[in-house]
Parts: sequence; C-alpha cells; structure tokens
Amino acid sequence: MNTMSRRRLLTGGLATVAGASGLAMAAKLAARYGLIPPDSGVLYGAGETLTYAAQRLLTRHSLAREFAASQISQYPFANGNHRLGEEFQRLEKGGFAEWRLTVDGMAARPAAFSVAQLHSFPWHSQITEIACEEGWSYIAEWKGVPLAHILDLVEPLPQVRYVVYRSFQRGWWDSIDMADALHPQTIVAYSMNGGELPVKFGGPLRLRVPRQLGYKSVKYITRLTLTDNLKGFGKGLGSAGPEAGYAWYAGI
Ligand SMILES: Nc1nc2c(c(=O)[nH]1)N[C@H]1C(S)=C(S)[C@@H](COP(=O)(O)O)O[C@H]1N2
Ligand SMILES: [Mo]
Repeated sequence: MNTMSRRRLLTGGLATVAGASGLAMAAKLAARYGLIPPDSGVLYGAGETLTYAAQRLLTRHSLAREFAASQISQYPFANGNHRLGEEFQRLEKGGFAEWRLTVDGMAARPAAFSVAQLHSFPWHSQITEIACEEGWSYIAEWKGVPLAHILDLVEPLPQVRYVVYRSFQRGWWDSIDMADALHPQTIVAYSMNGGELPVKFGGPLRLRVPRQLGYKSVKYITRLTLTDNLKGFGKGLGSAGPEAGYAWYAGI
C-alpha cells in the first residue's frame, strides 16, 4: 500500500471511530496525556498520531483476545531468518546459560538477568494470536515474565516513557510506550506451547506484545533500555520498522 492511501485509511479509520469533531478532541487528549508517538508531526503526520492517540484512549486497559487450548495452531509459522551466526550457536550449545537480558537506561537499579533467573520469577501464560502485517497469523501459548515485573525490579525513574528492546539479531530492535510495557499481557517469553521457546520462534527470550502486530514481538532479546526520549536510538524513529516504512505503533 502506498503512503497516501495508507494515510487516508488511517485517518478515515479514526474518523469512523471518533467522529469528525472527535479528531480535534483526540488531538487535545493526546497532548494532555502525552499520547504522542515518538516522531509525531515530523514523519508520521497527523493521521498516524491521531490513530495512536485514539487507540490508546480506547484500548489502554483492554486485553488482547485469549483463546482455548484447542485453538492452538498445529503448524505455527516461524518468520524470518534463523541463521544467527557462530556466537549464537556457541550460546545455544551451552544451553543459553551465558545469555543475559540486560536492563539499563533510566533505572535506579539496572540489572542483567540470566534465563534461569527469569524462570524463577512470577510468570504469566496466555494463548494469543500473533498476526503478521503480511496477513498470516497463528495462535500459540506463550509463557514468561511480565515485563512489568522486570521493570519493578530495576526501579524505573519517574520520567521513563518508553522501553527500547534489542535483539541479538542485527537490525532488529523496537520500543513500546509504558501503557504497553506495563500491560499484563506483555511478557518476556521463554516458553511456547508448553515447551522451551524454540530458537526459530525467538528462543531463548522473546518479547511478546500481543496488543500489537507481530513485528513488535522481537525475538532473541538481549537488552532493555528505559528512556524518556527515542531520538537517540537508531534514526530516532523509535524502532527499525519505521526506517523501512512500517508504523512504530502497530496496535491491533
Ligand atoms: N529478531 C527477530 N524478531 C522478529 C522477526 C525477525 O525476523 N527477527 N520477525 C518479526 C515479524 S515481522 C513477525 S510477524 C513475528 C513473527 O513471529 P514468528 O516467527 O513466531 O512467526 O516476529 C517478529 N520478530
Ligand atoms: Mo511480520
């Protein structure tokens, strides 16, 4: 879809939700609650800013749909390239004992957690759908540590607004706002469908963000950085996706 028709769709979708006069109100509320995507006005334009703000206001507290065990997909599709290089193979041979999830940035108590430590933390499991922007999806059970719990441990400074997360895989990094970071279904997943999280599905650790499209659920995560501003990361667009034309906020 080209940029213009995409923008028209986004703006049209918002107008349907909010009504024409709702647009002005969404803008005002967006400003009041700080619901402005990281690069608003510069690159994304009003349509996307308002889509984000309207979705946030409507869905801040809502849950992604959960499914029954009988609905779990028999043949989930693992997207992307899983040849991760020699260093990854070395870590995998060692059972990922050396894998660390480093949590840094604006935190009073930055830390680095091993996979075993994460296994000892309170966990959440969910049967949700992961939907790719390309049209396919599958349903699976994911289990892991609520990101909210990890944030609790490192004590975010009050001005933190985003969590940036980075993958072992070159080129893959992303960020979410605090509404999604603290959302009860947002987890650092280490298990899938009752077993270990397979490497092709992001093992040993993957962020699962079920309120957004699949590309926000980055695999092989190694580092979380708390920040009040996304300008200093990559090209300043909040994630790698927007550098290639994808929306930073991909709420579903
Ligand atoms: N590191 C990494 N994370 C990734 C990807 C990837 O290629 N590498 N693909 C993304 C995309 S576009 C989607 S739709 C989902 C797909 O999840 P799956 O591999 O479990 O199907 O993972 C996302 N996370
Ligand atoms: Mo995707």
